[in-house]
Amino acid sequence: MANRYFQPEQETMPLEDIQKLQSEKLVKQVKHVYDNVKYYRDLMDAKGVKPEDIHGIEDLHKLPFIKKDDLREAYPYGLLATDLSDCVRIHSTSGTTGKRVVAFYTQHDVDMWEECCARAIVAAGGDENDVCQVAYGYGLFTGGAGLHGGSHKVGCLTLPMSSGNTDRQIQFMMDLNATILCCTPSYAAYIGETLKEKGLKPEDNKLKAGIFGAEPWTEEMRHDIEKSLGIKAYDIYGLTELSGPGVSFECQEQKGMHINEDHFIAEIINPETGEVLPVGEKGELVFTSLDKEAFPLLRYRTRDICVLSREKCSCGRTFIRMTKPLGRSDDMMIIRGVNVFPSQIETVLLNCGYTPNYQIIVDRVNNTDTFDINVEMKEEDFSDIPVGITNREKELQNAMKAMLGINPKIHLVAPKSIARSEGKAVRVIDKRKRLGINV
Ligand code: DLL
Repeated sequence: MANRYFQPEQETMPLEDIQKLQSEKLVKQVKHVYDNVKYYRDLMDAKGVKPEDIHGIEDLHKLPFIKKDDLREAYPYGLLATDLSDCVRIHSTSGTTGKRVVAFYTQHDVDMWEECCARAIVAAGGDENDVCQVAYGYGLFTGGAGLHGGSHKVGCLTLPMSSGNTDRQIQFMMDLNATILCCTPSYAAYIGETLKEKGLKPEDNKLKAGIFGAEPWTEEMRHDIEKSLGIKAYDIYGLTELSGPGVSFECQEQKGMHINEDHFIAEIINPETGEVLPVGEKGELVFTSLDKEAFPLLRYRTRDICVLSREKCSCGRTFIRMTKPLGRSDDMMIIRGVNVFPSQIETVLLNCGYTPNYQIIVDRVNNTDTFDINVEMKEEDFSDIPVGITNREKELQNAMKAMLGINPKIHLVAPKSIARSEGKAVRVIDKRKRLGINV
């Protein structure tokens, strides 16, 4: 495949030019943030740093970090850097206490984000002749909207399917000759399996590429998906706080994801000490957004652990590459593409009158995540009348669904039946690790 780029000038810019551009944008962005966001002004004042102290990327380390907790504390408008009337969109991610992180976008922010996604689609071989089936969820989640916008920018015929309804998904894929599939890797694997069950072979569909992300997946999974769908499978990374998918994306080399460095500065830090680590070392990924108007973030700690590489890439892109996330430095789990924190589960249990004695068991069966929660009943509530228990399980399941956005299977168990630990309680048993998934 010939090397093609959506924005060649930016994507193949020499390193010195990227760094010069980043420095210029950083100076402006810090001033924008300091002048317009009291929360940042307070953080910077507390650290004794003023916009005049930032002359370029060499001064980045002087700025304070910002964390998910800050975003929750500032909910909903505390980090907004423009007038609300300048914003055209919000997206949101789940939060630990029911407070979600809400990210705002101006039209300029939406355009920049969609261009990042368009770069990913072109890197996967997409152009205006393609039919791009977007099977990420649409709504508050950024997956659907991001790839949808990117697909429009490339000029593909866009199939806005959203996730689920696999039979319809397959019917449109076959009838409308979809050539690019965008969804979570686990959903792609499930679609592959369903095709097989229907007696359809990989060569029966017109797909050539898939753009899969939003959750950890392995090289083995990539091979399986490529085989079952007859495609090349590309990874894409991003997070709501920074716009959504497209912060980084894979090229034909499929060896790490190029970070859109004209819009984001990436750093790797030691998650314990905050010390900045040299390129090539493993640590927590920290991003500074250089162009976002409404919801700019300086030195945002993603909690994703990975390694960066400046090694030259045969695709011609000069942007630094990141490995797949190799784990997290917090306790967030990604289950069926949804971010789940154990503390959310604990909040629901306490609100519903249960004790916080519970265990979360996550696994992946037939390419779909399973999600079970064992919850101890209180002595006074315990009975062995199955009907009563089933009703209470359903009630709790509904409360969990309202908090998390996905349905766990609840199992009420006898008091004191969950093993007590002498040290840190083992709340989560993630069996997906046996599949080599970096949870
Ligand atoms: O997952 C945005 C996205 C949508 C990315 C579609 C790619 C495709 P959040 O829901 O805010 O945003 O979750 C962000 O998901 O910090 C990572 O831990 C994880 N994540 C995202 N992409 C990948 C990936 C979207 N390719 C969190 N591999 C991030 C592994 C990923 N983990």
